Amino acid sequence: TLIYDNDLEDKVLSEAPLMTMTGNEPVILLIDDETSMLMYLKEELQKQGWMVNAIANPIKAIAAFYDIQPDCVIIDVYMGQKSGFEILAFLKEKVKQQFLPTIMISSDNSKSIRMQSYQMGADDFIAKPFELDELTVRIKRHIERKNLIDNLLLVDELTRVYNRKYLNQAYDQLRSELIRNKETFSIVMIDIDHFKRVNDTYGHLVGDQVLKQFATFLTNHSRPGDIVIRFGGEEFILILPELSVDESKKVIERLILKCRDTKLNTEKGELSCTFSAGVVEVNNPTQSLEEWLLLADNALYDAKESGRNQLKV
Ligand code: GH3
Ligand code: MG
Ligand code: MG
Ligand code: MG
Repeated sequence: TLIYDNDLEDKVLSEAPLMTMTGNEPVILLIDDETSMLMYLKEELQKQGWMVNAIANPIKAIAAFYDIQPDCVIIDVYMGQKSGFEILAFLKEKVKQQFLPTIMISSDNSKSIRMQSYQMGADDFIAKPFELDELTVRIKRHIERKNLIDNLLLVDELTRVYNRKYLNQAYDQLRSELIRNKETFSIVMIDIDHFKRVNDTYGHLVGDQVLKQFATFLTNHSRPGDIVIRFGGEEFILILPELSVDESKKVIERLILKCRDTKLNTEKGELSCTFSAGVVEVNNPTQSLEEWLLLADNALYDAKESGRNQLKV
């Protein structure tokens, strides 16, 4: 049955706020216009300890994709207004050099549908009705493979700056320095202001171009030894070795001014953006990275609340 029930779909969404990478649980994005199937699978897959974002509207699924950052995507083939293959094509284009397992699922188990799935780059095809335990073990294998591959990669594919994984490594290293030489350092959490507007006004492709150029801007304006990391989405982290919070403040305040005057080249012309930032000085090796990030994030939140385009400590 092809149902496209917006109320039900909104219910699914509102009952389940977007669940993103907070802990280490694998994140699954499940797209199926059949809401009974969606609810059933969501519940079953959650029993595996996975965070499941279940979305019935394929267009919303694409929009939410950036926020969800899934480890595995399961896509129904036949959906009301957008075919599962269109979603697959979008994902394949989006994560070209990144490994994101995609599983097509359909009650149409014809050879042509299976062929199209694999030819378009899907990693797996599962026919409905399926055996739940078989589906689960296949998803598990795909997630394991993704984790393996991700652990080999330290660079963010879109922006070419370091990725989140590198952050853990960098922290461990600087923490040793802190223990050995009492050398403190600063962590700056950066979030582009109103980035959603860029996407909404110019489209995701231009959004991507802005992200790339913004990463380049950060790299160009940092000292050798500073570390630029894409934390996720439009959030970046700067690690400033040897800098106290006051010194970092000066550096970032200069950066905020520079950013405002920096033209970012996109196919829709030159754009500019501002960003907000939160800073913490890491001066105690007994605190975990997560604790520092939380402090930086609180400061960032403060900067946003105070009107954006600024830095808070
Ligand atoms: P704020 O000033 O409060 O930070 O507003 P905002 O719009 O920047 O913040 P919000 O977190 O609401 O939106 C961030 C947007 O960034 C939403 C998401 O679609 C988009 N985004 C995340 N990752 C990517 C990406 O890789 N490419 C593109 N084009 N957009 C992305
Ligand atoms: Mg369907
Ligand atoms: Mg954000
Ligand atoms: Mg933002």
